[in-house]
Amino acid sequence: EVMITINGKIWTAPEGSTILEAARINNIEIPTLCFLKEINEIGACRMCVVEVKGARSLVTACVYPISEGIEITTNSKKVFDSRKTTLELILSTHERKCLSCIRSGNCELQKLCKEFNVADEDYFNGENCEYEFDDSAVHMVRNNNKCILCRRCVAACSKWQAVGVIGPNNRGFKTHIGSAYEQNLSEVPCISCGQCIVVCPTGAIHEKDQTQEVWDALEDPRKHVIVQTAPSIRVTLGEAFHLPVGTNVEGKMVAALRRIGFNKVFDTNVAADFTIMEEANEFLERVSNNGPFPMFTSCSPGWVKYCESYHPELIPNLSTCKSPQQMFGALAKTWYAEKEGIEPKDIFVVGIMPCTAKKFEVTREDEAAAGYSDCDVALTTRELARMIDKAGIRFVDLEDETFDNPLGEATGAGYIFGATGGVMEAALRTAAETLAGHSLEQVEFTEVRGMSGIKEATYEMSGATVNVAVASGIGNAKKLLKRIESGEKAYHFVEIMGCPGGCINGGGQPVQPASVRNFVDLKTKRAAALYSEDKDKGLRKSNESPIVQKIYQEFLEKPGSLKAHHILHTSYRD
Ligand code: HC1
Repeated sequence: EVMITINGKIWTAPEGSTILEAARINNIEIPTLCFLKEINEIGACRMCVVEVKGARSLVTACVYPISEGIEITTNSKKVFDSRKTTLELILSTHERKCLSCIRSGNCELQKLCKEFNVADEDYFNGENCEYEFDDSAVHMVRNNNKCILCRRCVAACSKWQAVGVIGPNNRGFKTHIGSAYEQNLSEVPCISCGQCIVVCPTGAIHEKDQTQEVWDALEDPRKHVIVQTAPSIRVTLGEAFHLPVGTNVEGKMVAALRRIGFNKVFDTNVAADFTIMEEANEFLERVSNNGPFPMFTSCSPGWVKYCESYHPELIPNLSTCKSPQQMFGALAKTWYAEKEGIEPKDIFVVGIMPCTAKKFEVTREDEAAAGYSDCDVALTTRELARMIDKAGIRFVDLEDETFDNPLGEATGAGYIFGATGGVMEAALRTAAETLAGHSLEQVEFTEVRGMSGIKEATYEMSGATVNVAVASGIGNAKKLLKRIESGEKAYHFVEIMGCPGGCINGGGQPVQPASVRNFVDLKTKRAAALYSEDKDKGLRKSNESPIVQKIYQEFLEKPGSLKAHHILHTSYRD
């Protein structure tokens, strides 16, 4: 710890901290725009300037280290004037259509302009670059007229995801973020993960809003509109309504969806249980047939797209299981349609997903078990929050309700899908029991839990040694693939999730400003809520689920049957 002075008061802070961190520890907020911990520590925007006694000019708090006896001023006129000028300069090239902006009320630039009394908008009008929207991709829109060139999206794409399909183009006044040679996003191998969106401070990039398609379906008397909710969104949706990070709002979420008017409110977690049945069976088949190993999970569409675009040689290793979202749609339009006597063409399936790549996933080929797309629309958590607001629902005051049946009751295994390592643990629970041929006490495989980017473990299962690995975030996946390709490591089963931390940190989740992101461990708090739900469940293995057993008995026959393959599995293209 070192002694420091901030605004005339003495504090202590850990050695090696930056001024920004030291101030925050002592409950002093310093505004930032470009700073994103670990991936964008570039000190470029100069919003975080502070005075340091003895320094010749203002310093940037996000990168300036503290030292014993340092005297810092964060709230002088000099500091305020500098920050205000920075904001004025940013606004001078910013498209100020704030009233209708998707980020209005949740825009980091807007918040700072309010705090620093940047009021006289007309004063800043001058020459400007006009950029066309890039709405070529199925999942997102880029509007560079609202971009403040903070480069947080570029850092997310290149550092977390190691995909690097965006960067600064041109120079000086004409600098703008885009892809090489000014290609549209649909022309480059973007994996649709949306990690760029959740770190954008303004409305420059956002998901493609598909809420109107859902409102239209709800209005259509011919449509039986079913909604299914991904494992992780129940522990993040509350953030859009200012509840603490990690609050489980499953009951309120179900109540809100019912009030919006869906005919049935079902749970993707039930389909996650089916994924485990099929994936565990596929894994055991590979054990009997000696491979190909490792088998990779296939539920994360960002990862699947990465594999197809960058590592087509690994396609034989990808599990052929559809994702739970798609398995759900497939079962809704086959088994459920038959049971309820509804034509598959009249069933409209909406997924509420923490993920922008799910919008891409619903458009994939070979995902139409009943002859129609398994799912019709995938909305992000953010789009659902907007629908709830538009419908005039006072979310926080809702009484809890429970999912509809028959596709509303999942095991704990389905819940943990939403966190990195969860799919692996869920699969191990069922695979171990299947290999043993009887019920096992062991339910928890804690070695694959937690937020490390790469995890590995070895398990002995009824005489078989099973080496597993888990990676989340494509940057980590890339490292793991290198180890596998070089022969340094040999695994039997590998879980890869496209986003760091898994779906709880997906690109469709509520946007938290950098002032929260940089200091709160969003991933761990959100994941903890899922593991706690799993712990409280009476049934924690997918193979124990009564609805799973019933649908296999009366419809799918058994895991891996021809019929199960037709309905629940898919193929890939390179
Ligand atoms: Fe996921 Fe999945 S866990 S991919 O992270 O396998 O999106 O939450 O819905 O499909 O179940 C996402 C989450 C989600 C699928 C499941």
